[in-house]
Amino acid sequence: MTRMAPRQSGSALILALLVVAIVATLASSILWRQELWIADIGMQREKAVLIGLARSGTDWAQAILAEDARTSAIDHLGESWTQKIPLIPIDEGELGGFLEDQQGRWNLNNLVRNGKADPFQFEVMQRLLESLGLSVELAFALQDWMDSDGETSSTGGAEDDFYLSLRSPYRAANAMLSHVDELRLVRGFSPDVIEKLRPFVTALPEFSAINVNTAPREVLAALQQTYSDSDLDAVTSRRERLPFRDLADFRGTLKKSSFDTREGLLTTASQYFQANVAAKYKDSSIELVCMIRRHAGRTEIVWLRHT
Ligand SMILES: [Ca+2]
Ligand SMILES: [Ca+2]
Repeated sequence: MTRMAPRQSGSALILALLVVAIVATLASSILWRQELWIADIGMQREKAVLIGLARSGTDWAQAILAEDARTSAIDHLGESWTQKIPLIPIDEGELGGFLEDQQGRWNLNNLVRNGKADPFQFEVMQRLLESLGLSVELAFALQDWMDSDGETSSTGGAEDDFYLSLRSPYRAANAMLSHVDELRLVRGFSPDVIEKLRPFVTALPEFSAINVNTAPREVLAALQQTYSDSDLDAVTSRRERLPFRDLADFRGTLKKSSFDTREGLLTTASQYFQANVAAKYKDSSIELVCMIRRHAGRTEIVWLRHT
């Protein structure tokens, strides 16, 4: 008997988990459609079926992440959950999607802790902005948006007096971001700025560490002023060959005595993932975006949005 390569067996596993999610959906299909029908009286039946199909995609994503937690203690880019699933025919419709590790990204909500800017994370954000060719003043604007006081931190910052003077006035949130798209309310964060930042940032509901196995080079570079190009080359080439099993392994690869070891800055395992699900049914299509938290092998949906 020939053994399947890990990648092939990963694909087979993902498809098997899809079948489980879909069979569960089909088994309760009549009840499921009736419930949707009752729940969404004003919604067309086609739309309701479409949303149900997309929700089976988020069940599928949760099953993949639970299975991953059962079989590995770390998260890296060679794992099954990283595979993108193209649209495949399911129950008169089509379903596909992909998962993204949110801890490979810098968490915008790390900027402010207990109502005040975190000086270390503030520098991380400024380095990230600079490397992307964006103004470092944006960090002040975001700090003011999230910090608990009403004092403008710098000329690039903005509090209520700025936002209340706009044509359509509103107040600073003085609270963490609920979603990356909330940046559009913050001074200086134009659509172009947000799109440049988007691949590298997230907005999680708690302080989060960066996963050194999945973070793009831009994010790793922003973490420490002392990282050189050769340090980053060493990290990216090593993890492609062999993912870091823990932070001691990561530090050993960098060979840095000055390496910042503060608690909670880095990790090799992730808790937050975003599922991007696309579904089609008859003439309708939908994209669902879902933030999933995985903890102690269990998964829960933090939020769910659709377009
Ligand atoms: Ca894993
Ligand atoms: Ca503020």
